[in-house]
Amino acid sequence: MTFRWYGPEMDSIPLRYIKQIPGMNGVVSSLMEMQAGADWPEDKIQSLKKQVNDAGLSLEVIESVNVHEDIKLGRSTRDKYIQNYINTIHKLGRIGVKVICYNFMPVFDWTRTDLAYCLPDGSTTMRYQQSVVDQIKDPQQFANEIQKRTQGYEMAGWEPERMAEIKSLLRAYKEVSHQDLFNNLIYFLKAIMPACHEAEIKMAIHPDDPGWDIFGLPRVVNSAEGIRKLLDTVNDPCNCLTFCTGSLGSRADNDLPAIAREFCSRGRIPFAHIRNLKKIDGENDFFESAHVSSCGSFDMFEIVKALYESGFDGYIRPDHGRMIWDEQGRAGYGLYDRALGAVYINGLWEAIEKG
Ligand code: DNO
Repeated sequence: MTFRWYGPEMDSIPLRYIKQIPGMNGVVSSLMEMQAGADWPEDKIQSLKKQVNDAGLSLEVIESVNVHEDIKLGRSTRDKYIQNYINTIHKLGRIGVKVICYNFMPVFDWTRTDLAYCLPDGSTTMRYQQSVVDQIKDPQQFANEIQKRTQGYEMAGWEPERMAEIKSLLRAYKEVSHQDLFNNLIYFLKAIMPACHEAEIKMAIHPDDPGWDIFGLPRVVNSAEGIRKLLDTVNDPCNCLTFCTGSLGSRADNDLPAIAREFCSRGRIPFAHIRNLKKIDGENDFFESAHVSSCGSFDMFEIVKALYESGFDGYIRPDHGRMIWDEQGRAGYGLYDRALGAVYINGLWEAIEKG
């Protein structure tokens, strides 16, 4: 069981608190200050590891090493950024990292239209409404608005330098089809697989969130079919999936336990993000509920059981939580509700194991 932690400067939660969550073994972290495409400095990696280990926690999953847009766009400059990525893989391997979680979503990583939607019990949570996105004429303005509502925290995957270029990136992606994006992903994976083997690192792609195209940008990792095509085209044990229930479950046609069973039994799920969503009005409007099955739309027992029965032996983390008990913090990444989520998932696991 792991917990996402944004590092000493970007996270207000002390590692000590994380260690105090029952059944917590490690953190999932990153060098947040690194721009996409950077070659990560060894001393910074080592200092992150030392801090985490000194707190009695492991650091075996990095989320994320972000992929430069030139790689996703298939620009001629991509090889330079791929080489930096390879260098970073080697350095992470040397400190014992086993999994890198990354995504291949053009421009926007995960997207929400409301970061503090009020629930009847007084807690707040994140919500996505397609009807709001459909009315947005200027994605740049939308990104600025969302960033104003983060209480000073940077949205994960919404790096300022990428956000500053939204307009020109949107223009560049007009030429990129779904198949082009897929081909660019394959080119990237084929180039980095040898380094992954040497470093003993699995690349676990994060599914698109939500699981469909937004702002006219292509997205290719959001269904069992898309994942199958990706894992088959580069049929390598280091080419893997982050099984994220919230992202995949945003689509009503995704059968979460079936996806877990298919790819976990093939040894291709080294990392799982477990959370629940509540669909509000059709499939394109949802909010992030508490993890417990009765609070949302997913059967969490069946999901965890599918992982257990397919031999899951990777890393798992509770995913976005609500803000409860008047906590202030990074949307989705407060302490309390995620801690409840971790204990709940461990409880499901124990009951399934002993049952
Ligand atoms: C959001 C996260 C994503 C994820 C990236 C992986 O909360 O799940 O930002 O870390 O897509 O690269």
